[in-house]
Amino acid sequence: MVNDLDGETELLCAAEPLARIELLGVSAWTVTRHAEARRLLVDPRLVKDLDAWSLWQSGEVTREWPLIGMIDAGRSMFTVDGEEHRRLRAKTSQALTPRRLEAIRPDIEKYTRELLDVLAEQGRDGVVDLKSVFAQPLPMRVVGQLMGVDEAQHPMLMKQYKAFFSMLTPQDERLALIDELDVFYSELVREKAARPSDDLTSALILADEGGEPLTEEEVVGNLKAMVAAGHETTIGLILNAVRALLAHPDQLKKVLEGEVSWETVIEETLRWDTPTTHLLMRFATEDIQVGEQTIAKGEGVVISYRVIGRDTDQHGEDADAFDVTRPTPIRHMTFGHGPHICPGAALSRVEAGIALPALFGRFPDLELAIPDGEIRKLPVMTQNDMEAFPVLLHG
Ligand code: STR
Repeated sequence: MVNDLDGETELLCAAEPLARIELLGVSAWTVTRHAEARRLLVDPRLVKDLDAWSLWQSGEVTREWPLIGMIDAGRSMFTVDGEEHRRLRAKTSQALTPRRLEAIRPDIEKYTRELLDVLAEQGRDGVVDLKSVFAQPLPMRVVGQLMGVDEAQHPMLMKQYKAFFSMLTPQDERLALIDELDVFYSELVREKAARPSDDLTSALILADEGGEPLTEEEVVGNLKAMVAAGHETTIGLILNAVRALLAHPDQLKKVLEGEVSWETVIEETLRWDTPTTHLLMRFATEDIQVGEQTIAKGEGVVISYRVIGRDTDQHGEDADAFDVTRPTPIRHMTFGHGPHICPGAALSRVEAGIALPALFGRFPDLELAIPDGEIRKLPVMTQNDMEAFPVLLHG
């Protein structure tokens, strides 16, 4: 699954609406169609609670499984459902509404300018890596500022997440780094509890009037979910958009001439080249009938967002093509649906909406320094991320 993303997407597209998949020796269902995913994502019989998984109950899946960190991530808004989920998520989603995000727009613009200066400097005499110099540090700074994570820690976090997601990391090392991150985040939460400041972590610690405050474990869980998600996925959004535009110069031209909006570029990128390939995992608390197929009680369900973005029923016969001029509105589901829909969706759109026009505004002749086919993907099963994105700026 790691090496041949297009082959995998094609195979899964053919099996519908559910496909049986093997995730490193562990069997699960995946949902490959937009309409069924939309239904299942609001079905209360599917839950995030790992204890509902029969393979976990029976001990067939343990902490030795390389993907366990994608599911067993501590108590947080990512792992809990129902009434408790609403309690865990409320403050985070309030902090990330489009209106509240207007307040941090100037900061994102400033980080973008600063990083473009670094890019110009490093790319003055030739090839520069757009990922490590721009697309990766920008989301890290934004989510770091939002959550109150000191800039000195950003390189450590980027290194740890790269190892966390990589399938080349031996499992004992991955478990050790998960523990290290837990210690780091717990210390951060204790510091914020002692000296609250103007960030979302501090806000998560404080009780609402009359409301139950989150426990330390819950604050830590939300904090790490925000940092992991805010950092990893937005890199993909920015780089995938740049890549798609450079591979389709006629479309880039329309965008630069103002005929097509950056918003359209962002939505088409989200549909066609999703930052998250597969989202792990939900578990059936009862048998669930889907068409002719049955998800048995206790089985695991993955949502394969990349495949869903290519669903021809939803997006038309040319769903496989990147096309910012497609006549139909782009109604993708890349941020999910239902109670767990991505709380950071608006933030990522603001980030990409600033980063992309600023990048192409400053370097309109930006060019990939290697053939597109030679871009190396990271050895990651669930995310769609590149090793590097070498460019020539010509600016
Ligand atoms: C990574 C490890 C961790 O400490 C906490 C989380 C919870 C949120 C997860 C994150 C994980 C992995 C990437 C996810 C993110 C939520 C959104 C993001 C799944 C497991 C996506 O890729 C959509």
